[in-house]
Amino acid sequence: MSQASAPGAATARAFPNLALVKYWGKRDEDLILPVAGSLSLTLDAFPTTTTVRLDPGRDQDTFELNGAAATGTAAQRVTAFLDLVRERAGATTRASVRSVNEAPTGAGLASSASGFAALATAAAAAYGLDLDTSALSRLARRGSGSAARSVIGNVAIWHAGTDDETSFAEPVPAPDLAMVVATVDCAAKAISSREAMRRTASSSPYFVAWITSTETTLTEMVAACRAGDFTRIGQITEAHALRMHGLIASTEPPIRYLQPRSIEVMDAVVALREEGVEAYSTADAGPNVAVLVRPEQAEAVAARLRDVVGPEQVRTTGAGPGAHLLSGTEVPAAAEASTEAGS
Ligand code: 2P0
Repeated sequence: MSQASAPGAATARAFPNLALVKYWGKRDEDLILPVAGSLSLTLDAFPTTTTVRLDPGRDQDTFELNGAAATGTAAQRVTAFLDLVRERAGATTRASVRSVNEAPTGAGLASSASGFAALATAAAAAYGLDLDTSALSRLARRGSGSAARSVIGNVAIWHAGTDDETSFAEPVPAPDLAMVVATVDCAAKAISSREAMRRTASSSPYFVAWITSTETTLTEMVAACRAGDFTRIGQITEAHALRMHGLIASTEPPIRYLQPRSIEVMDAVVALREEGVEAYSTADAGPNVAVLVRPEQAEAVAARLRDVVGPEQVRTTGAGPGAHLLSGTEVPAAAEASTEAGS
């Protein structure tokens, strides 16, 4: 579709996802092709809402995040992403991008997933690209790997694929799932997951075993999801998360994302299971712990975790929708945006 038919502005919303089978490592840095497939639950909390508006009067893109002009790497990644969209649309017009992200950034809650899923959806619409869900997932992947999964609602598998065409996410049938997120530390992590993945690939003696075992784990997880086997889904989730953190700890120099309080939360989850409450922990590239539960048990688990990390630090979330356009809505300009971001 040509730029002539582009609407010129669009707003989209996307939610973060938490991986139950983790993505860790790339086989192609430029195309963001992963070494293995992964599987995640898209949440219904902490969304990113993004407006892309074509701006013919400018000679460069502008990017405002939570009411403040973004510069440096964040702005460069947005422009590099818009360049991909412009190339496909045959367009050269620059854009203004305004984004409100309601997640605590940089603490392992994958704000880049909701961020690039929302940006891909809004930018494709603003530049007039007519993409189906798989194509949108492939596009979002180019911004951040995990964003490929946030294009899809509920449970999504991201196929590793072998090239740009074959590496995308799609839905997997699954039982009702919920997550209880215990925030241990909101500070930005010291080492980005992108950098930590590189270090893992170049220095961990376990990396090849990680790749082969993750493919096996993924097959088993898809079967458990299709069978509606919550117990097996939970067991695989917890084991695979600890395996990833073990892998990350095996790098040189070593990297450790979990903190003592993270382990306390994980121990509380084991104690809950011993009492007959089925809950399973996972953690991404940060110290926060997410606990997979049946939706009807989310509140009971949240109550227990509040005793560990504090009443304000626990949030229950359910399964959320895939990235979608919002009609007639626009991310407010700076002044109001900062208020909304804090709500
Ligand atoms: C995941 N993580 O599967 C894993 C588990 C973090 C730990 O996807 O370099 O921000 O932009 O493709 O997507 C974080 O990686 O990395 C991530 P890039 P991304 O959710």
